[in-house]
Amino acid sequence: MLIKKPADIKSSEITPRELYLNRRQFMLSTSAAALAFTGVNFANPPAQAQSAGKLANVKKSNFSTSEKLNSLKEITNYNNFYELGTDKEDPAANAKYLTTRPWTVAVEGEVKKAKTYDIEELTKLAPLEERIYRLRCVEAWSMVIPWVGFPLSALVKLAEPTGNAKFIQFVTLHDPKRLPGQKIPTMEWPYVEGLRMDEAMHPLTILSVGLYGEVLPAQNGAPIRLVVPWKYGFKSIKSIVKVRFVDKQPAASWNMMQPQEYGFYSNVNPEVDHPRWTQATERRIGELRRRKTLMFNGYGEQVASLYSGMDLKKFY
Ligand SMILES: Nc1nc2c(c(=O)[nH]1)N[C@H]1C(S)=C(S)[C@@H](COP(=O)(O)O)O[C@H]1N2
Ligand SMILES: [Mo]
Repeated sequence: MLIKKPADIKSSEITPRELYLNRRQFMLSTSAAALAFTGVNFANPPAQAQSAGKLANVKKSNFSTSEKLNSLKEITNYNNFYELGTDKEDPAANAKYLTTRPWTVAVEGEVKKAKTYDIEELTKLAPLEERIYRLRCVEAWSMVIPWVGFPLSALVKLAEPTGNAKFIQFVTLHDPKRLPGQKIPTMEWPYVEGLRMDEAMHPLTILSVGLYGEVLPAQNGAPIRLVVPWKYGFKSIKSIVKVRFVDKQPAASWNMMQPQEYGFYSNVNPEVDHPRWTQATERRIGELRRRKTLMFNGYGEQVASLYSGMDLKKFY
């Protein structure tokens, strides 16, 4: 892991990860916890890595954008998945550790039909669709990705939420053997995220099990991850094992870690700059010239009404 001192880097190079790790490194270097950085064992991957496979009967969706797709190579080699390493190329290199069978997802909390689903059953819950969405990272880069998945609303309806269910919290697998980045305290594990119930029910919100017509690669959040296209990428939590219906706004990892920088809502908003960089523009991976960032990542027509009457500078 490359950790530069703040004095060595130009502000134009600063990413949230580097700044966070600098701070973290500073804190850890004076404590016994510094050992955690050297004690990490990324050796001995499981003998058989997950085999990819084509997904059958995938319908095209008219929610898709017609923009030029990023390549499979770009989508699977430039990732944020801190549980598999903090550099963009780490998740691809460490994907082999994340075996995804057997896998279950527990649906629990304020629901009438709590149930633990096997991943095979979950994948067949609703017809699979290809959804070509823009993903806009809070670090000001973006990609266009052909996800395969189904609306989260299909799972919510089966769970029959009670009247107390106002939010949903999602939880990533916590298993340092399969997610070796969890041996390092870069964040508090497991990674968690949350949505308000109406955001969860919105037809654009999907659970994704694949991309480019194939089973989801580990580095993209196999076997199942959330995709919320009008929010910054970090809301789209990977490798989910728990879907918990709750009555209060739940904890969300980035919001917990640095609440002044990452709000619970995290809607893509070119008018609300991150405290340390602009959100007005972005770099599409594979392009040189920066693009203007669009309100709600271009999905305003579909989702702006969810936030009518809310001050989006306050609820960022
Ligand atoms: N569990 C988990 N989910 C995660 C992350 C992570 O580090 N851990 N990173 C998030 C961030 S910051 C982004 S931008 C997207 C990236 O998704 P992709 O690698 O499939 O493009 O995943 C999100 N989901
Ligand atoms: Mo991100």
